[in-house]
Amino acid sequence: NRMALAFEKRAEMSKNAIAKQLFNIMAVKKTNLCISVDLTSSTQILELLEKVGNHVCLVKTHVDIIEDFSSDFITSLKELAKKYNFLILEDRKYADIGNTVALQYTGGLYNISNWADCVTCHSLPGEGILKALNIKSNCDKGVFLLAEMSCEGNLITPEYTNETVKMAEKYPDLITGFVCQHKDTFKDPGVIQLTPGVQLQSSKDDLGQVYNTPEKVVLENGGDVIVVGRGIVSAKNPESEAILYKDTLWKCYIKRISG
Ligand code: 5BU
Repeated sequence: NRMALAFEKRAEMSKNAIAKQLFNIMAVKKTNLCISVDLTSSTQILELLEKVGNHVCLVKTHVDIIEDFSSDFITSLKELAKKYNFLILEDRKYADIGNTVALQYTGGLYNISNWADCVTCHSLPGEGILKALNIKSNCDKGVFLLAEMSCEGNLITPEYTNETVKMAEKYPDLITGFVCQHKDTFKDPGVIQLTPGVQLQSSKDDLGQVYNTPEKVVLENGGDVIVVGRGIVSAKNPESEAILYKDTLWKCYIKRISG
């Protein structure tokens, strides 16, 4: 039962290199908080990460919303990742045929495979998408596969979720984890449950996002790494808010593994 196991134990069970690293970072820094830096200016992103970098295990980006993207931004982002010991997840949500995804992953303006430790990906197109990412990822990268979404009215069915998990089982070296909302979605303790849709202040936004509390996502729903965006990014004091989320989420995790 992965719910009761400590992250350092689960690191030993991971077949994917990034999952192993992420479990170990969480254990060392005592944080399972992932910040989603959904800001459109690279300066704003870097300033925010200077403040919250110490308190997170993972930084999630949407690189295609940045208005002044440059290779200097990536250099600075990588420096911060090293300085504060966090990993980088580009939330690209690939969803095309394998050949196109291979080009999107390794080419274009963003050259994501060059700097992101891991990426998100839909299972909708079938196995070819994982085949493509696997070929291009040289053993030291990872994929979070979308098995469920947080937003209301999404079209993912329980069958789709099950088939997604089955598909991932063929690529154990590649799969860092699943983006999902429920603890029964998968069993492998070496795999990470990434759960977005968490906020302390509100229960939804105006465009379909649904928020749960840290207690619910970690203790009931099995979230390992928890994604918080606007709850921190839009706060008056993002640093103190990040500490509040970190402490709350970590307490829930400790309670979970203490049975
Ligand atoms: P928020 O500000 O905490 O609502 O941001 C949540 C982030 O997580 C945002 O970047 C979304 O793109 C991302 N997300 C999500 O909210 N729900 C999902 O099911 C998936 C990703 Br997959």
